[in-house]
Amino acid sequence: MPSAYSLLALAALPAVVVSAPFSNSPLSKRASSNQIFSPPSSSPTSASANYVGANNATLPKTSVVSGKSFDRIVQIWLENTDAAVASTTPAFQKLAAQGLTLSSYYAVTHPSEPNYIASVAGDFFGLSDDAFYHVPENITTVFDLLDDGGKAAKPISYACYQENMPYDGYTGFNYTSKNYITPGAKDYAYYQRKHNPCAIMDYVSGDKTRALRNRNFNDFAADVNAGVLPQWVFITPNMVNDGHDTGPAFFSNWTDYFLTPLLTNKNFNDDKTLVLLTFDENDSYNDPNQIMTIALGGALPKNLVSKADDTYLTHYSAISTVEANWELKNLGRGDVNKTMSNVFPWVAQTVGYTNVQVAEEDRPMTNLTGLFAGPFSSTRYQPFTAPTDQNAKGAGGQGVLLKPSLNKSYTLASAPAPVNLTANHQTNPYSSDPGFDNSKLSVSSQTSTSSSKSGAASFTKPSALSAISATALLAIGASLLL
Ligand SMILES: *[C@@H]1O[C@H](CO)[C@@H](O)[C@H](O)[C@H]1NC(C)=O
Ligand SMILES: *[C@@H]1O[C@H](CO)[C@@H](O)[C@H](O)[C@H]1NC(C)=O
Ligand SMILES: *[C@@H]1O[C@H](CO)[C@@H](O)[C@H](O)[C@H]1NC(C)=O
Ligand SMILES: *[C@@H]1O[C@H](CO)[C@@H](O)[C@H](O)[C@H]1NC(C)=O
Ligand SMILES: *[C@@H]1O[C@H](CO)[C@@H](O)[C@H](O)[C@H]1NC(C)=O
Ligand SMILES: *[C@@H]1O[C@H](CO)[C@@H](O)[C@H](O)[C@H]1NC(C)=O
Ligand SMILES: *[C@@H]1O[C@H](CO)[C@@H](O)[C@H](O)[C@H]1NC(C)=O
Ligand SMILES: *[C@@H]1O[C@H](CO)[C@@H](O)[C@H](O)[C@H]1NC(C)=O
Ligand SMILES: CC(=O)N[C@H]1CO[C@H](CO)[C@@H](O)[C@@H]1O
Repeated sequence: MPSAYSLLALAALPAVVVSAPFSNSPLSKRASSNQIFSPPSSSPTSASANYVGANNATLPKTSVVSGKSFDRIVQIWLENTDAAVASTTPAFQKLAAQGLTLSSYYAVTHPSEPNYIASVAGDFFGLSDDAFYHVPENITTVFDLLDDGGKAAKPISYACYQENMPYDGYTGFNYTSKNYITPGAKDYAYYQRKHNPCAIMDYVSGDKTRALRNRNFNDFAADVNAGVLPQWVFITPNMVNDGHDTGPAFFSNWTDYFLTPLLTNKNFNDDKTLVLLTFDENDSYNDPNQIMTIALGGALPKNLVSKADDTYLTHYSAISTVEANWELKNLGRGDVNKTMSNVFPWVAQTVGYTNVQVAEEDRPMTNLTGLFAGPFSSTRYQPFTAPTDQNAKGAGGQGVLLKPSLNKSYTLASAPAPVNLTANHQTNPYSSDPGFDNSKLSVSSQTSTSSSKSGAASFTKPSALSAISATALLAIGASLLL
């Protein structure tokens, strides 16, 4: 490993180093297609037919709940790239100079989907593939914590923004739309559910008002322009822009196009905004699952700009940091696992939370996959269970959020031993579509009744669509009070 890693002995306070934390390696290590980046829109805040469904209404303006370190956190997830490779791209080199490189940030397993699930649920539930799954409503996620509002009992707004998703609340496995990179080529599956943490959670997808928080990039443009971007934001670029089907040179170009201008847009980034640019997982399964991560935005203390910090962090840290910032309750899962959930170091300092030092040799092997029992494992299936330690105090200084719909006594201790469903020719009960139909959500929020199917061809300019009805706005507002 690069020499910067050996500096991590230093202690509880952020161990800030100035040197480049990743060794250089070739830009295009991974196999990539020959696609060349082409902007999907004229700017990140302009609507585009390429994004498919037009915006029908912006989110309601809600009062901002002050956090101890930031008032908004925006996570942008790119795909499958080793930290050493990402750090050599032009966009990351430029952005590293404007932010803090979190040089010991790790994914929690392989492949993609379990990492996206873990980032909001604090667990990947034994998942080791990218198939269709859903998490039942009684299993809490960060969305429950934000709605609950923790100590202050003030709900915090949130949304997922998914490029090329056809309509708000979409629950389909993927979506194919017009190929805008190679005009004339056949349609392209730009959107994939496996990269959408909002869609996978029944708590969001199974509720008509919360489903509107699962939004597309035309909504993103409209919400930014209207100054109503929520306080917790998750952004998933499409399958070419996030590097999944392409590679580092491509996502570097997208990052330049998308994030660079947004960082100077006050409706996106103000002095209380934290932007986390990261990856779902490393590309090399046989190495530690380290991912390049840069913290940016006005909420980052100025003295950390262009530095690196090697505190051991994982996707669970993005949950514990949110809990610490707003004094939220916790999930009682990976978000309270002391080893796995260090709070972003400057946030920990601000709130007075003590992180643990995890030496490189003590870091869990988060490159392992297919070995864990859980509700999403078909070879070691165990049902969803209530958290084991229901008295855990999390980084927000609060207890575990337990919902009335959860059977609190159904813990791992009372669950049956893992079963091999595959050997029994049974399918995983959580891999079937729960059947939520949100296709009329956006339609019902309009006064016009166009029956045209969504798709690039039927795209209409947002201004030509009628505004959301007052009742729909009230419904969205009411969901924040649950
Ligand atoms: C990235 O942008 C550069 C500069 O415009 C261009 O030369 C290069 O071909 C682009 N690469 C990809 C993969 O889009
Ligand atoms: C807006 O409503 C139309 C139906 O009138 C739908 O086709 C489109 O997908 C909706 N847009 C979004 C982003 O949900
Ligand atoms: C899209 O989803 C369908 C199932 O709904 C599946 O058969 C198909 O293989 C998927 N395609 C891609 C490219 O993911
Ligand atoms: C996981 O990474 C470790 C190095 O930390 C390596 O020794 C091990 O072989 C890897 N495991 C797999 C399954 O690739
Ligand atoms: C924390 O996570 C690590 C890695 O998965 C695991 O080995 C350890 O048992 C967990 N600790 C607790 C208290 O669950
Ligand atoms: C969660 O809810 C489902 C019904 O939706 C129920 O079957 C299951 O037992 C519940 N699990 C727990 C741990 O409460
Ligand atoms: C809750 O879980 C316990 C322990 O497994 C079980 O005995 C009980 O029947 C469950 N209650 C309900 C309402 O499902
Ligand atoms: C489960 O069963 C399948 C099919 O019989 C088998 O290939 C696999 O090794 C088994 N896995 C475990 C963990 O028992
Ligand atoms: C530490 C890290 O980045 N993990 C591995 C990811 O893949 C690269 C390959 O470029 C390895 O060097 C890293 O060890």
